Amino acid sequence: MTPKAPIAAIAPALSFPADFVWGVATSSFQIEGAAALDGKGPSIWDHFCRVPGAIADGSNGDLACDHVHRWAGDLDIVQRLGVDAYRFSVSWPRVQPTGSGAWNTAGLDFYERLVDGLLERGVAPYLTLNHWDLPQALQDQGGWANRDTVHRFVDYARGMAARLGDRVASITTHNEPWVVAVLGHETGIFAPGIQDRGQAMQAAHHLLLSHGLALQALRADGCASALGIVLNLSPVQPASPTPADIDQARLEDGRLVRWYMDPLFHGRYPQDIVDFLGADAPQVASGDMAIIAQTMDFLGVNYYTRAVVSAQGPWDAHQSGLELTDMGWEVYPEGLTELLLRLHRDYAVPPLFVTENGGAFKDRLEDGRIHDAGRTAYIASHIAAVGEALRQGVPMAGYMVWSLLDNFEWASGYEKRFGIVHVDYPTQQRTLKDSAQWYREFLLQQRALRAARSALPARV
Ligand code: GCO
Repeated sequence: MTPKAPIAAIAPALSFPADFVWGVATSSFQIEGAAALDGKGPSIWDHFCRVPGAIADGSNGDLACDHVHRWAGDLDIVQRLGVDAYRFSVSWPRVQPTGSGAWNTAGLDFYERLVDGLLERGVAPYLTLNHWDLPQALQDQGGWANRDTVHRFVDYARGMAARLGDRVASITTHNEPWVVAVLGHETGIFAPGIQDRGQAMQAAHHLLLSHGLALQALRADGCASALGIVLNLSPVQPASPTPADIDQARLEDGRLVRWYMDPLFHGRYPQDIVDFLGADAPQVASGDMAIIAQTMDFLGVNYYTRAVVSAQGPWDAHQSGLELTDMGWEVYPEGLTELLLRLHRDYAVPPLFVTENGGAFKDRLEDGRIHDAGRTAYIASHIAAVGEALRQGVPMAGYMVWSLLDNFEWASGYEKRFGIVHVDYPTQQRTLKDSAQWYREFLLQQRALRAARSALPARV
């Protein structure tokens, strides 16, 4: 039996426009495997997984979901779900092993097959260029903290667009620059594992600069795909109404939201955060800010939960009494509506996509089924939250579930499962969870509504 989502959650979703894009998302390092096959070079994540203690279960991406060999079956599942779009990323070191110079034909051919396979199945390819797996050879020269990487990235972007730009609906430059900068270079819990705030902020600046330069270059090359970036954003709320907590929330909002949105849409960094960073503020060359603020065709937002901050130190999510996912994150769909309204209010945003949204839950395989009611409710309530933002005038263009498959959840290894499709790692067998069945039925319902609407005489 297919689980029923709460009616209240579905009802607002009925008003989604006919051209609204429904999708599922993955990323290269998390699913591909074939880490050293067919000429692929090592990425910073291949390297980081070898650091003792870096990954909770001591795992790596060598096999992951073995998607490089199982892509055709995986795309059949994507097609069966009935989505409009599939968001995936290209592994830079698979197509250009050292991040500059020679291209790897076998790697390029893999993505050619993937893109053509999607088109044959009637699914629009949404390509991301950087979902964190930077070639290790570039890291050895300083990685994102080195300004030269900006130019390597632009060359890579141009090479991929020349190869696939005629067939992919959209190209995202970077996925979540905050994560690369802060988790990768400040706290160091993600690759490349550096703990240096100055380098983190320099990396963030270079990511944004390379985004702007890549957009300029791709447009000059005549690339027809929609171009944009994907940010991880949350509403940041003070734990209490005390001035100290309110100040802390403003600071955190500055570092998470405004540090990226202000340069992209206003061409400047937020001055309060520049002041806060002091000597750790990035070196910015003249002309950089105008390059970063290129007009975008879309903005992708990855949303999982809100951020609650306290001047007293880390906030314990258990205090709120809200349901928590297996990541310990609060289930807070209202936060998505709040965030989307705020982006629309404070910035002249292009069409917005929720490019990732979903939850890790402890799944149990019972008689070949996974009754993941918690994940279904999570997805349904967040779709409703997007519907509410639309109703209030936010230019929402699409929604994508994270993730198609259970996969390598970075520093958590394989312990956390985000998929709507279960992966049994020893056998690599895929099983649609109840949430996938629910999403499929929901999309069928959406399609039926679209058809019914288009059959109605146009209102004048
Ligand atoms: C992210 C990443 C995903 C994660 C997901 C769950 O956007 O953080 O794109 O790769 O797996 O967010 O943590």
